[in-house]
Amino acid sequence: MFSKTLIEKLKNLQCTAALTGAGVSAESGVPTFRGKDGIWKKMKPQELASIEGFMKNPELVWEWYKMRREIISNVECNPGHKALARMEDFIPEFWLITQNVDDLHNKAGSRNVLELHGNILRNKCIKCQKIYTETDFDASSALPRCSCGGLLRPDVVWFGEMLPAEILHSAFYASKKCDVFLSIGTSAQVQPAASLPVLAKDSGAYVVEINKERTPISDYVDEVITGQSGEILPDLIKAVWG
Ligand code: BJW
Ligand code: ZN
Repeated sequence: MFSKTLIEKLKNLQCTAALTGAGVSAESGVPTFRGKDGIWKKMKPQELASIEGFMKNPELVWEWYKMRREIISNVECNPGHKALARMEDFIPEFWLITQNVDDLHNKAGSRNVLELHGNILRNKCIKCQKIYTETDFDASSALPRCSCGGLLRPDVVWFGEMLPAEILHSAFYASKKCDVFLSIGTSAQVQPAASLPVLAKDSGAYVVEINKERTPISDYVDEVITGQSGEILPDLIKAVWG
């Protein structure tokens, strides 16, 4: 299932970066965004995942995020998350870059996660930017507010918003530096995350895609492994480190 090149590179080289997307959490029961059962089949991204949508109908957006937090609080990380956490122990320099906001990489024990699109468990004030954790805000309110009076919103990155600058900077650094780049469970459609595997390839990395189906980057990468990340990643660990 894995090429000799991939096994040798992971075993012997210094730096690996992995970019994960919603597919990595799908086997835990967290819905993906695109595809036939994806969230965006039933919901409109511009209404739920943009500041314009939030300002128009904050109650609706909060209702949706509370529903998603409920799903996330009832799921467990899967063998794919756990395998990625173990890779950090085997590889001298391992960067885990995720588009996921569900906190499952942290739950699985990954220590150094670059959360490109924020974290659904945090909130921030739209007026003073103060950050609130999962528990230190009034979750019973339909429209939670900051002590300054500003509306709270989930601390995630919506369409049209900049990604957190330092985290994005680190993700670009890792993608340029790594010897192996793994793109896992992402449809590779949302920018700037989708440009990271391309940057890695252009900088000389061996780029591998792990996905249930082909994506816009499949023809560009060095190796495509088709299947479920929760099965493939533990098998990869076994194949490389026994
Ligand atoms: C499995 C599996 C299993 C299933 N095993 N695989 C350049 C060109 C065109 C547009 C733009 C551009 N630059 C910027 C844009 C605009 C926009 C964008 O990219 N639009 C495109 C969609 C057209 N980007 C932005 O607005 C970004 N901001 C930005 O660039 O700021 C600068 C700027 C501002 C203004 C103008 C221009 C520049 C911000 C993007 C924020 C994305 N936010 C979301 C919501 C986060 C909050 C939340 O969750 O509530 O992030 S949208 C959603 O998509 C979420 C995800 O992180 C993201 C990526 O999705 P992902 O992870 O790839 O999931 P899916 O569902 O798409 O795919 C799942 C995959 O898994 C599939 O391939 C399955 O096959 C696979 N799979 N089970 C393995 N078991
Ligand atoms: Zn405030």
